[in-house]
Amino acid sequence: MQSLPRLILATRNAHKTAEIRAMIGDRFEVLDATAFPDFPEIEETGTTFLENARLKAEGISRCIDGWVLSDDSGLEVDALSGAPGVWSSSYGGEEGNHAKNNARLLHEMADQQDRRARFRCTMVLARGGVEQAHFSGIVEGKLVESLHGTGGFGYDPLFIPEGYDQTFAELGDSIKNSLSHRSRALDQVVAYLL
Ligand code: ITT
Repeated sequence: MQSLPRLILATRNAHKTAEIRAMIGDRFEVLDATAFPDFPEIEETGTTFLENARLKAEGISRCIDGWVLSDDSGLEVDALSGAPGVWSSSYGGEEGNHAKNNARLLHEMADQQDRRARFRCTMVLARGGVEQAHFSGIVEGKLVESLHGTGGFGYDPLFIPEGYDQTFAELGDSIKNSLSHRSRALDQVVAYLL
């Protein structure tokens, strides 16, 4: 039997890896940075999703042969002029603390009538330290006023995608993965690679 082509994800976010793995199915063998303890920690010093995605994909692809894929993503809220945006993972003051991030978002949105928001995902494919292509996916939606649901991660309990009346955290993985920002970017990645 022929072995699957390998795709290395430039992430240590287990939720991203699980979603990407589920969406990719048996088309690629998907590994992430947690499988390679020697990979460096890449500092996200960019001010756009693309800059950060590029830093991650190019940085990790200098350490290993083959295709490396990064995902830089976040939530943009219209009433907050696009915040938390690129700083989504540390919005509550502590990197990767989803409870604090959600608490801050609820606080900032307390008196806001305009609840429109979107998730954005930018992915970069790199080899040998050089970007080969980048892709972007968006899902529009609105924010609710309290946490709903236990699925997904991050801001999922606060975000209702357009066309639905439940949050991503209530809708569950298969619906989220059929329409998320991440799935829309990943579809383009897969089309490019295949
Ligand atoms: P890596 O850099 O290692 O990939 P990270 O979690 O730091 O992992 P980002 O810098 O791209 O990744 O920040 C993404 C943040 O955006 C994440 O922590 C969540 O707060 C939010 N986010 C992104 N996609 C999301 C999703 O599908 N559902 C909920 N929140 C999401």
